This record gives sequence, C-alpha cells and structure tokens, in this order.
Amino acid sequence: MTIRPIVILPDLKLRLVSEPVKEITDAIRTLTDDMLETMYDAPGVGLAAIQIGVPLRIVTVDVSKSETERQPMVLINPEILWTSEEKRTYEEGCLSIPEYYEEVERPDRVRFRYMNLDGKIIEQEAGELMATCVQHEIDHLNGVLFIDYLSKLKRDRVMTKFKKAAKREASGA
Ligand code: K1U
Ligand code: ZN
Repeated sequence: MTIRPIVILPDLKLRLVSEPVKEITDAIRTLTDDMLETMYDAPGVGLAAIQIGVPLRIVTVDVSKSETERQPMVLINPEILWTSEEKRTYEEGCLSIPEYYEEVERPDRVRFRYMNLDGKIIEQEAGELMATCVQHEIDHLNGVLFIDYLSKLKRDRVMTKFKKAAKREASGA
C-alpha cells in the first residue's frame, strides 16, 4: 500500500466531475488500498479518489475515529437516494484545504447506495458524522467543495490564501 500525495486547493482537478467505475479490477483494488492508507495517514475520516488525482467515483470512509478498531468502508459509484428535511450543522474540514474549518449545514440523515469491492450493491441509512461525511465525499465526486456552501466573502478569502501559498511553493520561497 502506498500513501499518495493529496491534491490541494486551488488545483483545478478538485473541480472535475469523476467518472463511474465500470469494473472492479486489481487496479481498482490497489487504488482503494492506497486511498485507505492515505486517509489514515492524513488523518481523515473520508477521502475521494480525485483527492489523490484519480477522477473515478470512489470514496473511502472510516468514521470510527479509532486506531485500534478501524471500520474501513469503500464506496464505489455512491449515490444519495434520500435526504431528511431536518438539517444539522457540523464543523467540516477537508484534506484538500488543510487547516481550514467552517460550520456547514446539511441534511441530518441520508439514505445512500453504493457498490462494495465484492461487486455487491448496498443500500444504507446514516446519521451523524457518517451522514455528513458521505455528503462531503459525494460532493467531491461532483467537483463540489465544502467552501461552496460558505458566503462568497469567506470562499474568496480562503481561495486567495491557498492561491498565494501555491505561488510561494512554485517560486520556491
Ligand atoms: O474529504 C476529505 O477531505 C476528508 C475530510 C472529510 C470530512 C471532514 C469533516 C466532516 C465531514 C467530512 C476529513 O476527514 S478532514 C479531517 C477530519 O475531519 C478528522 C480527522 C481525524 C479525526 C477526526 C476528524
Ligand atoms: Zn474534502
């Protein structure tokens, strides 16, 4: 398993709409192993394939927050089927926007469908952090970032900060 570099804002790859996975191959299994390794190393509770530069509709999730009893999940071609009217607010972060956290309001509960690595289609309902995380990750598959839910002022501020950091990095300063 390999820890892969995480794509950071303002990289435009983060705005791509990822393609569905057509077949579960050894290459897909290696990719999902690497995604889990990268997610645990970060550390994060979720990761979308595009965050390591691969525009495929794959997400890894582990909301257990436990190093001893990990509960890794691999969601292939995940889709939201239903969202509750009730909303909840959670202070979100993003591995592609390091050290920036803001409260985001989203549906409190979701019902979603995905394929697992055995090719089985699974439907599941989730609340709490899992519901927030699944919505955040499926947004990544559609090129949407949590900062898109913030005011234009906050979004512009964070974009400017990360554009400046990328310029500094490119100039070697
Ligand atoms: O997709 C990502 O960028 C990962 C992101 C997912 C996420 C965070 C918060 C709410 C919903 C979804 C993260 O995992 S950021 C890191 C994080 O939240 C965390 C890391 C270690 C322990 C607990 C949380
Ligand atoms: Zn994210």
